[in-house]
Amino acid sequence: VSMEHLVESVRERGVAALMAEYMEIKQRPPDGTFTAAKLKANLPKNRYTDVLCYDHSRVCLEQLDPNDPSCDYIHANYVDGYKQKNAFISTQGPLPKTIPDFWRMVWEQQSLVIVMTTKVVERGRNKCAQYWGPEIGDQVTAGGYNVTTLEVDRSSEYTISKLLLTKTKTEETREICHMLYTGWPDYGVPRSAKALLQFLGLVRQQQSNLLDNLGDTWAGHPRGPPIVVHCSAGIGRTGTFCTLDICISRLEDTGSVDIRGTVEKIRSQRAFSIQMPDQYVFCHMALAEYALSRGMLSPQQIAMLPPTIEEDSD
Ligand code: PTR
Ligand code: PTR
Repeated sequence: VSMEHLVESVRERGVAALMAEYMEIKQRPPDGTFTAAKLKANLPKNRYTDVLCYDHSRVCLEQLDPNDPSCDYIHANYVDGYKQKNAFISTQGPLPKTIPDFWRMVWEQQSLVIVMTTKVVERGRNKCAQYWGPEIGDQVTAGGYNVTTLEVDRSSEYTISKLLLTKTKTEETREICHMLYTGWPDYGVPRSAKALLQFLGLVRQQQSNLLDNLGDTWAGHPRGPPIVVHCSAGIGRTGTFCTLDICISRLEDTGSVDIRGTVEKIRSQRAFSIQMPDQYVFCHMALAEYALSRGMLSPQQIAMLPPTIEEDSD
């Protein structure tokens, strides 16, 4: 899809069409099974009874007990990135009782970066367990893992922490970057597209810095292990984040945009991804803003943009 189409989409008439386009995508029934998610022993591991986890793309934990078919289950799916298989793991915000499973997944999948786009409590309700310590020196013990908070760096829209993840049994350690985006209400869109785009750039940078630390382990996998992305249900805000990351990579590579195709592909791996029409529209707005900031729009296209999309002032 051309830049022309993107600019058309973010105009008033276009936004109404986008909402309709999204509703059409959302109405399609899921295309896959949820057998593991529905196992009796696994039901308490799902945060929301109406948000299930596909079998075909789910992240399986190592089967520690051969007699227990439920021990490999976590509510998490692999999601491909732009020209990168399994670039992300999209998952729900851990529940108090799934914190050990969550850290085991991070360890087993060798993930280095965790992106969190919900707060622990929103509007008085628990959205995600406190699975890491918010202050420097805090420690969390979870199953066979220990998590120590080494650094915390807060800014208005996000908080970035450096965590040390230790596998207790072997005393192996890994540095994990925890990237919490605070400027994004549930069932909504971020307060600022610009801040989210900036955050997205930081996520990529952290991933690449940490990969460099690992030396040759990920040779041949230029972008490394999956980035773990979660919100509360792991579909609305998480899906929006992944859509933007994929679309920006495509835009940089080819100069073209395919938001609809990207959302359809993500939904085929992580059921129900992108929860609200507003989030679908937001993806278009944010991409237009990105294209504008990169000088990818012609003067005529810039003149057509709605006033909510502003040129970078800095
Ligand atoms: N279908 C929802 C459920 O029961 O899980 C209903 C719901 C509605 C849940 C709003 C949460 C909602 O938002 P909040 O947790 O922020 O009040
Ligand atoms: N039962 C919840 C509801 O529909 O309200 C499930 C749900 C909760 C769905 C949060 C999406 C949610 O948003 P996010 O995926 O961004 O945490």
